[in-house]
Amino acid sequence: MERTQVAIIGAGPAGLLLSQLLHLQGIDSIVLEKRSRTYVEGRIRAGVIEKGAAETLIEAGLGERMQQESMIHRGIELAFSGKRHRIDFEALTGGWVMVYGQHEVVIDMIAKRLGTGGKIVFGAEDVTLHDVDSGSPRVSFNKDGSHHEIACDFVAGCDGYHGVSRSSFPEGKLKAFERVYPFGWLGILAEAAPASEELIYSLHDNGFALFSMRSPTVTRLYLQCDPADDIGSWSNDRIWSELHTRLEVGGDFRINEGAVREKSITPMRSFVVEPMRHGRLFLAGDSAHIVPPTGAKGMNLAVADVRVLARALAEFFKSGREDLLDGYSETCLRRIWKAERFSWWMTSMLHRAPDDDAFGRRIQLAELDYVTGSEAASKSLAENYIGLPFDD
Ligand code: FAS
Ligand code: PHB
Repeated sequence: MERTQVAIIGAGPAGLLLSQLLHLQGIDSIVLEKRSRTYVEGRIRAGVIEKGAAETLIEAGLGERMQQESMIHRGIELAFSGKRHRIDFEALTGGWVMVYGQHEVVIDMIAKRLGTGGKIVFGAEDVTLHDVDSGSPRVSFNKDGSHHEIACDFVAGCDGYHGVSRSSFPEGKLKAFERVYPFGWLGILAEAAPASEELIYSLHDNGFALFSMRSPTVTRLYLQCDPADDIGSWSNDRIWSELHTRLEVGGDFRINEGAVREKSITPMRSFVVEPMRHGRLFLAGDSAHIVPPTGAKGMNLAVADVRVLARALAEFFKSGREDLLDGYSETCLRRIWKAERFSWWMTSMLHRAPDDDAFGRRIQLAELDYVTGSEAASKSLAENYIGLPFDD
C-alpha cells in the first residue's frame, strides 16, 4: 500500500493549490483526479481572480505566466435603464482584480506540480474514502483495471460539488443551506477582440447579460436564460442578437462578434454545508460551497479555504498543534457566508426573476441607482468584489 501525508481528491484549483502549498512546507501529498489531464486543462470556468487570491498564487510560485498574460482591471461597469455606470475599484479601495482564465491557472498549477516531483493520478476511478474518522484514513481507487490503496494522515476533499468527499460524511453530520435560482447562465467563448476594457454587468428588460474577456482576442459573454433551456435552441444568431440588445446600452458601444469556441448553460445556486470537517477529512472549495457566478467568487473562495487548510496542516505536522485544524471550518465559513451574501445580492440586483412584479422591478432599479450614486454603497460593492481581507 502506497503512503502519503495528505491524500487530495480532485485536481481543480483547490486540490492543486493545496498540493503546492503543502509541497512548499515539505509535506507530501498525492492528488487523485478522475478525469484526464486534457479534460481538466480544457474546462472553461472562472475568469476573475481577486487581488488576494492572485497574490497567493504568485507567492506560491504559480504566477509566472499569469503575471505576463493576465489583465489587471481597476473597475467594472453596471448597466441599467439605458446607461452604464463605472465602479472605480482603485479610487474606492486602491484595489484591482486580475482577469485570467481558470483553465490557464489549472494548466500552470499542473505544470508546476509535475515539474517539481508532484504526484497527480489522472483517470483515478471509483475513488473511495475509508476510516476518515480514525487516525489512519485510507483512500482506494481503480486505474487502468487495477485496484490501488493509499494510506495517509489526512484526506482533503477538493472534488467539487459532484465529488465523493462530501457524501463520505456520516448521515446527519452535515447541515446544508441552499438557494436555487429560477434562471441560468448561457456562456460563450468567442474569437473576438473585447470591445470594452472592463467587465459590464447589465440588467435589461430581457434579462441579465455579462461582458467579460479572456485575452485581447477572446471575449467571454453570458446571458440570463431558463436553466431548463436546451442549448440547441440557442443558435449563435439568437445569442448574438440578445447580447447586442442587452449589452449595447449608453452611447456608441458595440460588441464584436466572432467564431463561438464554446457555449454552455450553467444552472445557478447558492449552497453551503456545515461543518467542513469530519475526523481526518477536510472539505475545501466547491465540495463545501457553491456561489452563483455573478459575484465572481467561486474559485477565489477555493483559494481562501486552501490557504487556511495548508497552514493548519503545516502547523500539525510541524508541532502537533490541533487548534488550527479544529478551527478550520469556523474560520472558512466566516468568509464563505460573506461571499454567499455578496453573490446572492449581485444576483438578485442584476437578474429578472420570472415572478418579480412591478414593485420588485422598481426596487431593483432603485438599488442599482443607489449603488452607483452613493460612494459608501459603491465602495461596499468594490471591497467585496476585489476580495475581503483574509482572516487566516
Ligand atoms: P472544481 O470543480 O474546479 O475541481 C474539482 C475536481 O475534482 C474536478 O477536476 C473533478 O473532475 C474532480 N473530481 C470530482 N469528483 C471526483 C472523484 N469522485 N474522484 C476524483 N476526482 C473527482 N468562479 C470565480 O471565482 N469566478 C468566475 O468568474 C467564475 N465563473 C464560473 C463560470 C462557470 C460557468 C462555472 C461553472 C463556475 C464558475 N466559477 C467562477 C466557479 C468555479 O470557478 C469553481 O468555484 C471552481 O472551479 C472551484 O474549484 P474546486 O473547488 O477546485 O472544484
Ligand atoms: C468570467 O469571465 O467567466 C466571469 C467574470 C465575472 C463573473 C463571472 C464569470 O462574475
